[in-house]
Amino acid sequence: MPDSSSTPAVENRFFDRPAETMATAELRQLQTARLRTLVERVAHVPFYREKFAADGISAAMIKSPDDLRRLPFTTKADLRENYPLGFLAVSRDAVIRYHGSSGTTGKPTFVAYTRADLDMWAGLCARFLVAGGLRPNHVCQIAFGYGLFTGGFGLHYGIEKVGAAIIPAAGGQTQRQLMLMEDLQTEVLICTPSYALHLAEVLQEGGIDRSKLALRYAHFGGEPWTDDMRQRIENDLQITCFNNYGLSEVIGPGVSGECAWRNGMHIQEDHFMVECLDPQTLEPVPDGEPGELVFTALTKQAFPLIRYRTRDIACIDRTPCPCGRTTARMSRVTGRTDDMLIIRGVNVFPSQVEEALLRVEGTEPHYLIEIDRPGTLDQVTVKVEVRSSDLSDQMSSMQKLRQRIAREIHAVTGINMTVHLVEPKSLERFTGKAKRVIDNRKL
Ligand code: DLL
Repeated sequence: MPDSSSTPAVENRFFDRPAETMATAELRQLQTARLRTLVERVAHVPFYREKFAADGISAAMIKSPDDLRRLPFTTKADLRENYPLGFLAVSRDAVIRYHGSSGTTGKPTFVAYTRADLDMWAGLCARFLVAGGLRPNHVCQIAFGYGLFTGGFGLHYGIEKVGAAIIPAAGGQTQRQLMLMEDLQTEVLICTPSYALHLAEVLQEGGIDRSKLALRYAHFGGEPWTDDMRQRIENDLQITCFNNYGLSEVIGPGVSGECAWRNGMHIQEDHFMVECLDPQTLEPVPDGEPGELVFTALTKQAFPLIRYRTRDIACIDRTPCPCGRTTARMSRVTGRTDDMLIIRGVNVFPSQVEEALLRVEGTEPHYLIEIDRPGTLDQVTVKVEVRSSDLSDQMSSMQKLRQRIAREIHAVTGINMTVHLVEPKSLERFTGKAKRVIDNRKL
């Protein structure tokens, strides 16, 4: 069933009505001015300085938002090459927060925020939260990790901006989450959609009386999900769910989110310019057709990226929305152009598993990652070939090897994966691109 709704799920309200309903001409003018300043501001970041010099780019040549297309792209690989903070556009003294997300190596990609950045970020989260029913008298439970991941802190400060009450439960400890929900009468749940499914399952299994809970709304993000999943969670938990999207390199949550009509996520275009491009040709695709989303952070001070290639595939819709917001909307993310997996909300690259295996004597870098969602939580099994000389009949040494591999994988990815040791040369060999992942989840 498509994500579209002809009736509002909540009353239509705004956190920042002028910004959210700006006329297109005014928005374009604002974007032009902000883009020009951005080009000036990043001109001393070595990566952009060199690219601008090579392409003859100056702030003065930005005359309209369309001039964005003259600017260079930024990729995750560029961030890695300039690790850890090569893209910092302010002095380190001005930074008051760092976050990060996983990369293809064991090291995360860091991002940084000034005080003004954090204030702006909180305001952007407040926008989608209010659009999706959050009111100052609500009690919200955040079941996202608080840490380098942007989900916990991002939503936390957004809720504070709105003036609602926060239970910073953080991730995991499902029984405790349910206890908090019941005892503190949580009305709004904030987490990944897969964790909400798990909560619903534990709630049912534990025989907890739903009528003792005050839960009404939820804001989910951080990983892909479907409209079928929305319906299932809404039925199981008897709540109304909203989708929100973001990525740490651009800011974290707050890049876009659904309004009461839930017909796509409104992109906060006064702060982020969006392009939807064919990932091969890098030419724009027509509205309504899937392409790679590319964002430019217009107003961030500490870590503003130009034309950041997200690798996320989605469609853009610029048709008017009944809510009155004038911004473009993005569809759900339907895929990625790279091999990044999101497992229980954590970004994982197959190459990270490979890196972990290479650290363990006695294994071959021939492996297969299988992901399932038997109930509501993702489960990952890694099949690993053992080196023939290390094949041991002794159960105990095989057991030790398995544990060692699992520990290394956990150290690199932060995820517990089940390890199965398999005979040498038993996994399929590939002449072309190796297929290292079988994802059986029906997302
Ligand atoms: O996941 C930021 C976030 C936290 C957004 C909480 C919303 C709520 P990263 O860890 O950098 O940041 O991962 C970013 O997650 O490129 C998408 O592939 C995926 N993603 C995030 N939100 C959604 C969503 C945060 N609503 C990556 N639907 C992005 C589908 C999503 N995918």
